[in-house]
Amino acid sequence: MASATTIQEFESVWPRIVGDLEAHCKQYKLPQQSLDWFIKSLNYNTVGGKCNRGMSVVDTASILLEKRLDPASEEYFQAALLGWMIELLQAFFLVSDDIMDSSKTRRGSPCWYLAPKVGMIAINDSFMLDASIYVLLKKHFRQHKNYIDMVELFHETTFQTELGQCCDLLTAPEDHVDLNNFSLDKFTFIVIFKTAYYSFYLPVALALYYIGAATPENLQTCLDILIPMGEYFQAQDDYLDAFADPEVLGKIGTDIQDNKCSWLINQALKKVNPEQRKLLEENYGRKDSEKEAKVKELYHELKLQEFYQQWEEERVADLKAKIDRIDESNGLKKSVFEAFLKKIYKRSK
Ligand code: GPP
Ligand code: MG
Ligand code: MG
Ligand code: MG
Repeated sequence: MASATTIQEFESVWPRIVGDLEAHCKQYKLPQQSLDWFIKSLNYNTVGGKCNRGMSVVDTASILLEKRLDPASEEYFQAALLGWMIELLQAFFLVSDDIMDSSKTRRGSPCWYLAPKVGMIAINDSFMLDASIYVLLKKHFRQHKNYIDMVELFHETTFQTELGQCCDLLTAPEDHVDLNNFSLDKFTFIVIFKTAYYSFYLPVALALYYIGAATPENLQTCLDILIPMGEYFQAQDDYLDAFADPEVLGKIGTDIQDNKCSWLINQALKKVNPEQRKLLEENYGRKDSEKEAKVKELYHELKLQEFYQQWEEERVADLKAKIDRIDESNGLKKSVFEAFLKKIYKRSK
């Protein structure tokens, strides 16, 4: 199997992408102050993450083409560029999600809307990160035979993510805690839509379009495996929100105070006795760190950490069995999915 691309290789193409976007703005004679602002936002919000999603486009293309792509080649650049477009989409989501979730830090730094002089300008900055995707797609893939499929895939995936975010926010009203509103069914809808499509299906589907190997059948196989993988990933995100060290995670959890329909609260609700449920009713979803601490204490009492670890093993075994059943004659390879799973199994950030 071809070895995976590295973050250094992947990041080495980023300056060329910034250069393209800069040149695009210069043709409009964008005032220098605004150009500097846009470039600062691009760098602050797009670079510095793990880039699992973006690098998976390169890795998937490389596995399916059965060769390591030379980081200096145009072929590598194009695959990495598609990967960076997912990172731009992610940047758009994170900048706006952090405002909606009243988060404080991201990737170990203040959230963009909390950075000096930014504030609500961050809303427009998030739109520009999103719009940059289509500038780059047009510049580099206008002639590709699957150009319109790629454009439509980005549009559809964005809409799906926004639907998930809508459900996430409506299930978590700020001024009204009603634990009866939560359920594992709602959780499942939220995480598939707000996370799984863009984080898991999108990178592999894009790689298939890029190398010209996408068919309705193999795209369906991707959905069958990557959507459950994304569900597992967001359950991990919810678990880490309460249990990870914020220094390692790079962000401070907000789910308890934000009244979120998270994996942890749904599991807790299945385990509580009436007295413990009362504690949740009185302390969950309040903007109060003492109340938040009481909920976390109960999570410990309910041994949710151990329960999560067991649950993780089951989900991973299930995913591995699904991967094992893939029919490689339809243009896919098991190692595409194994590589993806390996990146997230037992992650701590
Ligand atoms: C993760 O939710 C989902 C997203 C970041 C998608 C947001 C979608 C938009 C349309 C804005 P999260 O709030 O649990 O993520 P995190 O824990 O990283 O804040
Ligand atoms: Mg958030
Ligand atoms: Mg959120
Ligand atoms: Mg989260």
